Amino acid sequence: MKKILKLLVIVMAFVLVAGISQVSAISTDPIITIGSIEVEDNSPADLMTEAGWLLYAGNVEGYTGVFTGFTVDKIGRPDAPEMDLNVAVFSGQTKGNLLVTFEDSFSVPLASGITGFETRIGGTTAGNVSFNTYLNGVLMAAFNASQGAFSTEIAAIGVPTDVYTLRIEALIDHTSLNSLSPTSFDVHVLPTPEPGTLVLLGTGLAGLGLYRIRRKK
Ligand SMILES: [Ca+2]
Repeated sequence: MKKILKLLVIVMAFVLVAGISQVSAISTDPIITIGSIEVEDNSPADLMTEAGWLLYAGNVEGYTGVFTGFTVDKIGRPDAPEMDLNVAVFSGQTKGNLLVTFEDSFSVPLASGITGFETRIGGTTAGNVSFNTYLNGVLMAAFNASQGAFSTEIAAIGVPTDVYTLRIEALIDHTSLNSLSPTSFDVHVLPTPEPGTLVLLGTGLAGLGLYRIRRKK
C-alpha cells in the first residue's frame, strides 16, 4: 500500500511540474467586434476590468444588447485554452444584420493528448443566426439556427504548431422581424478531450499499471 502511495505521489508531482512548465508561453489579445465597434480586453469600451473577461452593453447598428467574452485568463488553462462568447440582443428599428466576432491568440505547447477543438452552441432566436468557428482561419464548425431554441456540438481535429488564433463568428439576422425580437446564445470553443478528462484517463492508466505490478508479485 505504501509503495502505491509513493508512486501516486510521484505521478502527481510529475503532472504538476509538467503543468507549471507550460504556463509561461502565452500571448493574449482578445477582441470582440460588434458591427463596427471593437472591444479589446481592458480597453475603455470593456466594462469588465478583469483580464480575460470582456463585457460590452449598449446600442449597436439597430440592436440593443449585452455581449460577453471569456478567454484563457478567466477560463481554461494556458496549455488548454477555451473561449466563450455570450450574446443577448433585441433588434431595434433598423433590423439589419449584426456580425459579432470574438478572437484571441495563443501559443503552444498544448497539453499532451489534445487532438483538436470542439464548438458547443446553444441558444434561442426569433430570426436567424449563422455561426462559424475557425482555427488559424480554417473553418472548424459551421451551424445555422432559425426561429426557436437550438443546440449543437461539433468537434474538429487539428492541433496548431506555433502561435495560433481561435475565432468565433455569429451573424444575427432579424431583417424580417418586428422591433422587439430577441436572440440570445452562447458559443464555447474548448480543447478535446477536455484536460479534466485527460487527467482522469492518466490516473486511471497509472492505477491499472500499479494493479498489474502488484498481481505479478
Ligand atoms: Ca476585461
